[in-house]
Amino acid sequence: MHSELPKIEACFSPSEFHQYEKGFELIVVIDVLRATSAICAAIENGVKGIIPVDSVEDARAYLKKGYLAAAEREGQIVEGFPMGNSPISFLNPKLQGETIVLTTTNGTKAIKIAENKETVVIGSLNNLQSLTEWLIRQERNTLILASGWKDKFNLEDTICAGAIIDGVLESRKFASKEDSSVAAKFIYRSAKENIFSYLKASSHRRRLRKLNLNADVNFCLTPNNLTAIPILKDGILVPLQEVENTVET
Ligand code: 3SL
Repeated sequence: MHSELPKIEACFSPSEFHQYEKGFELIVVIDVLRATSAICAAIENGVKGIIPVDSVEDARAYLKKGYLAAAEREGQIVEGFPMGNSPISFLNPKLQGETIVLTTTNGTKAIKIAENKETVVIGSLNNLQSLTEWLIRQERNTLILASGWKDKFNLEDTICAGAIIDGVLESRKFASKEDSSVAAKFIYRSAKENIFSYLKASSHRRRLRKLNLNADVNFCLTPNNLTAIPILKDGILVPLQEVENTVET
């Protein structure tokens, strides 16, 4: 009976995407620390759009053409760029109405891998509730793509994937069959009372702590402090309402 329900599954790394993607046209890309949290913050703040690009060279080319461009590698702002990947910096009111080009170590790479799918939306712990409610309404096969770290599994994206899966499955309108999804759900359940301390030992949190980015980490690990759902439209991440309003008219 479950086979008739739409599926919600987790893929732990961009390197495994090809093994999971068949049959999924709705992809949720997550990179909790920090790319997708930053993108959600930007769109909630009123940034007009984010153009994700793969390489620093591509971002630099946009910069030369006069675009506002942000670039992060190894957790740091790339030399020559005015911004990196800090979600707090994307909350600056001066960015409202701007279109920003963005490249990051893992997050934008994952978005680019998924970009040919029908629907690509951006998830984080920050927009967990609004995203989960929206996914339930779609009733479509949904694949959550974790950005991981350089193609490796990471804990924070897995917890977020598990939180989305747990919430969506509660609706009883979906089913999961992959072990990755079951593992994500159980890891989330064991972490949910204190995600912050659960992640204390995680590799990326250690990396960001060394860079003095604790305020960013606090922001990224706070569930439901945002409601925006960024969606990819013609290669640009825009607010979901922009696409839904176009469909309705
Ligand atoms: O990998 C990414 O896309 C980044 O979010 C990494 S960092 O948090 O800026 O270090």
